[in-house]
Amino acid sequence: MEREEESAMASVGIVMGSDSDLPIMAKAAEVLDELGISYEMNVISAHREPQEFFEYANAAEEKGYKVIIAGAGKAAHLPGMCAAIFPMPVIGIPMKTSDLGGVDSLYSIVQMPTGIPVATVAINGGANAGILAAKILATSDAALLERLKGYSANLKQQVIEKDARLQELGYKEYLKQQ
Ligand code: RP5
Repeated sequence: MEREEESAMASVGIVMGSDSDLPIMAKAAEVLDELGISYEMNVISAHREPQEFFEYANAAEEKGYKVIIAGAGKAAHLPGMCAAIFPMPVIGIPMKTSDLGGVDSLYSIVQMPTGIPVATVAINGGANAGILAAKILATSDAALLERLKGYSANLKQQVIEKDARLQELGYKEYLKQQ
């Protein structure tokens, strides 16, 4: 494969079982955008279109993905089935659901059999899935690692500023101004 072609490829596949998952999956995409990581985003249902799902999962390595972020809700088989086929890390995002609060999705995604892990983030944990994908890619990308360190330093700075504001205003005034 040509080097130029390789660099144009997306390193992360973001996939969700339904467009109803998109608001949460967008949080993963926002993190990848912020850190300058290329990705492709698809809606593919393992249950409603199994053939298309298998085509997606079988082609993922060849397309250049290094990580897949897969989100699903309820009987959430998409992340686990991605992990069954794709040989690199799969990060699962359990969707919050209306009937069972997302515990259904969480248990479906996290309870994988030995040998086929899915790195499962919190219910609706879209941003953390993006950060985790970035950290995986940063193990072999020094420039990305520096950007991630900057991201963490920014988080720390935000907490320092919030504490300074709390000391200055006191909690009652702080709450009023939130
Ligand atoms: C799952 O079923 C999807 O991931 C979604 O979270 C859930 C409900 O899908 P819709 O009925 O909203 O399309 O496959």
